[in-house]
Amino acid sequence: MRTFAVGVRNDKIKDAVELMKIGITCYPTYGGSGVVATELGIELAARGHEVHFITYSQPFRLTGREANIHFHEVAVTNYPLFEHPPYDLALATRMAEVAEFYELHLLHVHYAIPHSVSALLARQMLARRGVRLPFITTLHGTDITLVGLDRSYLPITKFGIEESDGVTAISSYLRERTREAFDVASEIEVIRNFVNCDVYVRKPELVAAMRGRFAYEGERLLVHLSNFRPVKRVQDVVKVFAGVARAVPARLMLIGDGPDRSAAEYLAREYDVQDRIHFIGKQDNVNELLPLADLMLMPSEMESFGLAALEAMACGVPSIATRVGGVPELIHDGENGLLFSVGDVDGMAAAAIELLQDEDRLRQMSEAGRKTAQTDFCTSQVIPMYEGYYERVIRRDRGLE
Ligand code: GMT
Repeated sequence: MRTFAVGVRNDKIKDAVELMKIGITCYPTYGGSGVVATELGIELAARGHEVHFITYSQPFRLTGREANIHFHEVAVTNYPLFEHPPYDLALATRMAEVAEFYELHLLHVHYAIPHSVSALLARQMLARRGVRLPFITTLHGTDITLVGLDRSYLPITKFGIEESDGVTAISSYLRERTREAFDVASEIEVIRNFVNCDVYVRKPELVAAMRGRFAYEGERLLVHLSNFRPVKRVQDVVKVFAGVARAVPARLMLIGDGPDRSAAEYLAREYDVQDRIHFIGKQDNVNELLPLADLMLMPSEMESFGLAALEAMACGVPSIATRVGGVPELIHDGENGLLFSVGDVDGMAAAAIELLQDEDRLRQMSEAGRKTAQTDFCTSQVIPMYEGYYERVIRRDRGLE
């Protein structure tokens, strides 16, 4: 490695890993890939690495006060000629500038489109100046399953993946899907989504203080967290909840916002449950809100992983979800949650009613979910995988492996 980062080192963390300077690019607004990228940067910085976010706005889970974290805004100049300002080029330029100025060891981009192609351009620009900048692309889901398969994006997405110095996928499902759909032969490392189990945890005193804002004594509280895109099937959330509310005194907390919010509001009125639903929009403190609930609903059309369900599980909230994509790698049907076919709203409602009326089973599932999060998906297990992978990619780039 060229240099080691100078910075605050968290003494609780093992010393074996060499400190690195890492650039991270992601979509900084609401969305799972941005959440994972930001949480990863926070965890890496806490372990002493120097982290540089290169994004069009400050990632929403950053306070801006974290030690070892720097934020570099990508400003896109507009001009009347441009119907679509060339963000990808502005990003590539900023990546190259930051990498050279701060002597980054590595760039890690989240979501293939367009970030891997911008990173590729940055790497090429720097190569001309004798500067090395290997980059890793992490595939998150819709960059492969929806957007990437659009004919107009497919060839360039495939190119960006194949040109990356390292590629990770957030589930085995997504790795296989990428290989099949894009005919990619190169190595793809599976590093699953993670959760900080010290931050995402049910604290009884906080629940006692806050739950009354959303549900009365004797009522059950259900929750859904997403970006309200069609793939999340938020209308199914409302339908399942309406079925539950007919049988059990219950309320629903909807966290997030997006294109399907008004359709969900309309449906809530149609089913006459609008007074039982809290549309609370985008929230920064989901770690405080999730533990207030008894049950999470995630009836998505597709989830390459299902980070929202993992965050809920860490808080002791089991999920009723769909058996799609990478979800079965996290939720084991009947043990730490329940799985259904996409669109089976009657099945999901019946199961939710049964579970909410069976205190013992609900508690068992809640405990099993927390255990899964702690055993398999905690930052303490997953962040070292990223560190190890970074080191391998850097060594390989320098011909040391
Ligand atoms: O869910 C979305 O559409 C957002 C998307 C993203 O990339 O921002 O989420 C994907 O990445 C998350 C974090 O890795 C995963 O937990 C989600 O399962 C995945 N979403 C889909 O595959 C639909």
